[in-house]
Amino acid sequence: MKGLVIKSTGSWYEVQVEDGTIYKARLRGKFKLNEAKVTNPIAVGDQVALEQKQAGEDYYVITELYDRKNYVIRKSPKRTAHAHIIASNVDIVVIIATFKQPRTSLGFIDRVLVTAESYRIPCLIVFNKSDLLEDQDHEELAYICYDYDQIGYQNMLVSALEGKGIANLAAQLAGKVALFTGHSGTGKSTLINLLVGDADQKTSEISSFANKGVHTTTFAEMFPTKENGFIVDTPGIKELGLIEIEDEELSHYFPEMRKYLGSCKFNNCQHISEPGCQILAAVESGEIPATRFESYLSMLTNDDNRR
Ligand SMILES: Nc1nc2c(ncn2[C@@H]2O[C@H](COP(=O)(O)OP(=O)(O)O)[C@@H](O)[C@H]2O)c(=O)[nH]1
Ligand SMILES: [Mg+2]
Ligand SMILES: [Zn+2]
Repeated sequence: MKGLVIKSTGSWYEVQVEDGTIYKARLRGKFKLNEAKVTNPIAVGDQVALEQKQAGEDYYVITELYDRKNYVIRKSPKRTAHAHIIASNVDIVVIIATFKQPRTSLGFIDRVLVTAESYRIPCLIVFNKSDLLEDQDHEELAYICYDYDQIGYQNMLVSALEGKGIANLAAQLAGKVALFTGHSGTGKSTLINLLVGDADQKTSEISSFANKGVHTTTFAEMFPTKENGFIVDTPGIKELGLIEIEDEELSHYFPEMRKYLGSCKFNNCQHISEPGCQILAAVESGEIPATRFESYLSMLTNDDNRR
């Protein structure tokens, strides 16, 4: 049987097979790791092969991991050699941001955008809590959204509280595996509750083993949406891990900078303050948003943002 891993506690997995049934499963003892440098061999989003172990056993066995199209790791609090996979086979990264209560910094948004670029996964910026915005906030946010539009980053304004924009968001995520990320308090859980089909039904089936004293919060969970997609929530995960990017390469992950690359006076230009830098010229003329350039500089100089 082939199935999709929708939940993991580290030792137990929930696997949804094609007819929609969810089975609890474990790994075979001698399961071979594809990636030596990860702490968890199987993550939500993985496609796996299932085999019933023995008559009378109430769990199945994951015997094989199928090739991943991608996987997203968690930003490690320390420099560790081993990465933790949050989810695999992600179709879209969704940044849940807020203009107010709390204010999401553009620096944070841009770091997620660079991270998604490094994984080659499309990104959608969702500004939640539109109900809190006053006229002046709307004006200010419109400028921010205009810049992201120009670069080619999809963005939208919603209110989970008032249900505004939710149908549009649901349509954007139809049939996709969407990884939600954003600071605590921006409304991820509230939005997920609006978008998922029947969370209660899904969780009731597995309650018998979900509470066996394991810390499930560090593991992402996947929720089926009403539109045949899945949403991965990332509770307790502050930031996605960035694939190693050298300073010289960072500008490649800013799409609006790409067309200027190679045209600077010095071919080792890092676009900081060098004479004849075409990226600096584009920032001065307003073709590259100043805030994006600030994020670029901050990622260059703040090594901590790069892990
Ligand atoms: N005003 C307003 N509050 C919201 C909205 N969405 C969520 N909240 C509130 O924001 C708080 C944090 O929401 P939650 O979903 O727990 O955020 P999470 O930490 O990202 O999962 C809760 O008190 C929600 O009721 C919204 O659209 N407007
Ligand atoms: Mg939450
Ligand atoms: Zn330059």
